[in-house]
Amino acid sequence: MSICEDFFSSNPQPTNYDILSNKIKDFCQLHKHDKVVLITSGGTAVPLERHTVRSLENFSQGTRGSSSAEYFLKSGYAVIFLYRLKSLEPFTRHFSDINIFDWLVVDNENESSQIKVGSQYVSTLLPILKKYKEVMNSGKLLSIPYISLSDYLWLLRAACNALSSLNGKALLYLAAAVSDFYIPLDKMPTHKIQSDNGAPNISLHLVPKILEPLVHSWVPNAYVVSFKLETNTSLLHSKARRALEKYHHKMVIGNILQTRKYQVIIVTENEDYDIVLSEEEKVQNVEIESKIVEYLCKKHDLFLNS
Ligand code: PAZ
Repeated sequence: MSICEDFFSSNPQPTNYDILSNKIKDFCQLHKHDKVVLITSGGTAVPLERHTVRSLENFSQGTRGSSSAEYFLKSGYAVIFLYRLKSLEPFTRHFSDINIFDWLVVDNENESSQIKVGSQYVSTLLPILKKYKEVMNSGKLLSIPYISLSDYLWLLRAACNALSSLNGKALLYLAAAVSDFYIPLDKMPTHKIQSDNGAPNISLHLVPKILEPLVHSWVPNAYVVSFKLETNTSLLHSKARRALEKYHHKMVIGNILQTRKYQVIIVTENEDYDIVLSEEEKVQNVEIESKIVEYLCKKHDLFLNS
């Protein structure tokens, strides 16, 4: 059995796996004539105990994934958004730092009270609410939440299986921050780790490299784009290119934690391409994802027409 299969056989499916994987299958069936993108977003949690009190988190706010989802929808794609529960989501992300109660006013404090949005907030809320309603009515956005690394991998594989029926029209945009390390179930304590006996020795195991089966077996005809996050600038380019050479997918988008909102490098077989926001674009709040998605849509179209 491969290391990857071994991982699946020793880590149980998420509890709602059948419901979620059927939703993904139905969505792919409904959009079999559309271009469909699977976006992964947010960071995985690796539990340290079976009854989990503590876990190991990979950093990601979900900005990259959720804003990219909006730009893909704008470009006509149907979007499967596989995201870490409680990380940013398309459309609602614009209001993640407000307290909704501050925006609401009670009209007529009697039995037929109504709740309205304060007039000063309408111009901010309305355009985004309209876009959200339009997208939801069109049925072009399916959001699937995960929390743990294991749930993420199960659902990613289910999505790939469903996408493989789309005759190569699928795009995978793997922006989630996925742990490289985990504790196998049989090595994981059942109950909360106690401090009475001093600091625990926690031994982490390597997560199998799922890009290998994903690119070659799960969804071999798709356009696969992976992301690489580093904190040391001197490693970024070489690690991005090495990933591309190792897995033979279409593109690696590299970014540095501290500058990820303004700068990415795009590595493909034939070129390296930088996207950097100018000072003016930063002032105008241009989102780098608008440029990444524009570039990617062109590349995907070229691929589909080739
Ligand atoms: O979600 P976010 O906008 O805060 O961060 C995005 C990101 C840095 C997690 C993403 O661009 C990325 O690089 N994902 C891959 C991470 C990895 O190498 O595992």
